Amino acid sequence: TAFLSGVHKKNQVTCADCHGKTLTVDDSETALNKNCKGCHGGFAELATKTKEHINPHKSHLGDANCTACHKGHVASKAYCNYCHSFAMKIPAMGTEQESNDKKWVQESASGKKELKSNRVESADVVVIGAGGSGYVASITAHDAGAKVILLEKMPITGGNSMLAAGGINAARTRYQERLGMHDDPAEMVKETMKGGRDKNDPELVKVLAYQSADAVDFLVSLGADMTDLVRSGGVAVDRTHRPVGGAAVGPHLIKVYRDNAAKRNIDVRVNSEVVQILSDGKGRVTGVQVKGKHSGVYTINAKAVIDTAGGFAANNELVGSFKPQFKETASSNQPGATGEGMFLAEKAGAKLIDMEQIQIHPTMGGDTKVLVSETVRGSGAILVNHAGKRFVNELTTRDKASAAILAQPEKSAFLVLGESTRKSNVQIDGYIALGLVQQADSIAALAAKMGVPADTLTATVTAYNKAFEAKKDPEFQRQDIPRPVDGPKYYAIWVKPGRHHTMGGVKINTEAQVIGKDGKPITGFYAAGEVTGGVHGWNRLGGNAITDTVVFGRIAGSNAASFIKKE
Ligand code: MEZ
Repeated sequence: TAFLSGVHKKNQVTCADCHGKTLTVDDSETALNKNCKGCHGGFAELATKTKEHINPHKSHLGDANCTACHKGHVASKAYCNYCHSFAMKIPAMGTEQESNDKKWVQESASGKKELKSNRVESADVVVIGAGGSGYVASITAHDAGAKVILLEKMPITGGNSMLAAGGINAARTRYQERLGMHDDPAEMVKETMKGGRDKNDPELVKVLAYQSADAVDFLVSLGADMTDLVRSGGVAVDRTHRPVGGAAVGPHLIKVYRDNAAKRNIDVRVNSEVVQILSDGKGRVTGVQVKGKHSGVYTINAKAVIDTAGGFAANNELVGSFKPQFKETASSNQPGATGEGMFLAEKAGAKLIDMEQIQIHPTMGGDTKVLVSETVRGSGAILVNHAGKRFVNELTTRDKASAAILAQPEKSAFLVLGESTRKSNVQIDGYIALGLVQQADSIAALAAKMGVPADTLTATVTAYNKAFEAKKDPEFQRQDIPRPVDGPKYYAIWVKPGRHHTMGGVKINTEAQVIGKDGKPITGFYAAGEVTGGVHGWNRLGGNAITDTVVFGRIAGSNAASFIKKE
């Protein structure tokens, strides 16, 4: 209680002030968080009180639980520091800056492993993992009449979707048509297959592409803004939809999902880790066992289970077991992306596929865990090596762009961009705020900051700007040059490839049913999003992950709800 008394003593805070009269705590710490906000103010109010330019109460994590960072009885710690290294000062902060993946996960779903209770609950549908697909599946199943419980092992909902910077790929949408652009889901199928080296399941890809425009309409119906368009690698049109001004898609969508789940009173529980998917021994799932941070292990009987627990690119050991060469590379993923959802499904009979297919994103910010979005290249940035030269088509697929960077002697490169590109993409201001960007008034001065030869960089930029004028890139055949590298200010970001997405996982069919080792669907068992394999083949296109979460999240939610009605 040392920290607690230190912080709350002078205001004579009592146990009941935080915990309520009954002194009970549910796994989501609902009353506790309500009481924190009651005394200290909500996130919006606290954000106005922050003087530092890094404002943790106004971040891409949105309006989360206070208890994700602030602890009452043990040392507090800043959740942000899993990825970021800025010196956060929070009350009663511990001395240790922890970035060990496992510690973050273990703490949230607690050490109450041994405590088993007789508690048994029931629901129509249990959804495992409150990232993008989990929310979409839950909202869809709820709207189709099902009683849903959505479980999240971490203290914060959002999963990797919360960190998604780019956008959602969709073909032939009203937003494309409004801008006079012609797109075709058949082209999306072709490019997704080509990007995935034709190792994708073509039936899943068809579903992805042909339902993508509906997915965007669904998001808009929930209140999302998907009006802005940008080009992603491996694609011949502007197909990536995102909020106006190029704002990051993930935080926006997760806010929309959280608000919609709250409006519907969907039962969302954080700090609640599924430890077993239950089955009747005759080929159908019957519920889950959950380990709650405070309640220990309990059972939820359910007529259907939807696994949306995400991938494993944050799990060093697991990544290393499939691809030893990637073990020590940085990961862009949230700390909970550790892959348990795949193995829980496997234990319940599911077939796992393509587990060794791990995507390396070309542009993580230098030595950080911050992803510099592909949309920065899509908006106009070029990739330059340490000799000051372009060396790859910036809009090629990620596998090729990453390989080209890793083939440089320094295994890193720079994004170089001008003022018009910065203005077109609000995320770049975020990278400036995080200290990732060098700025200068001339290309020669920028070159000096980057440590590259000024005359070479000047020649590179001049040649590229000529390509912009001519709308043709003879050197690297970049298919879209939306902006020149223009002044008055010029910018450079040092980048390195890092682990971003795991393409393998649970095998599903086009109905989002989980396929068993015998090749047949497992009754009552559905999955969607990064926990599944097959949609992206051996390389995912930028912008296709959000499409995957929405398209297959909707299918899983809708089919689970129809299934329980037939029961
Ligand atoms: O889909 C993605 O992973 C994506 C667009 C990421 C990014 O670079 O912004």
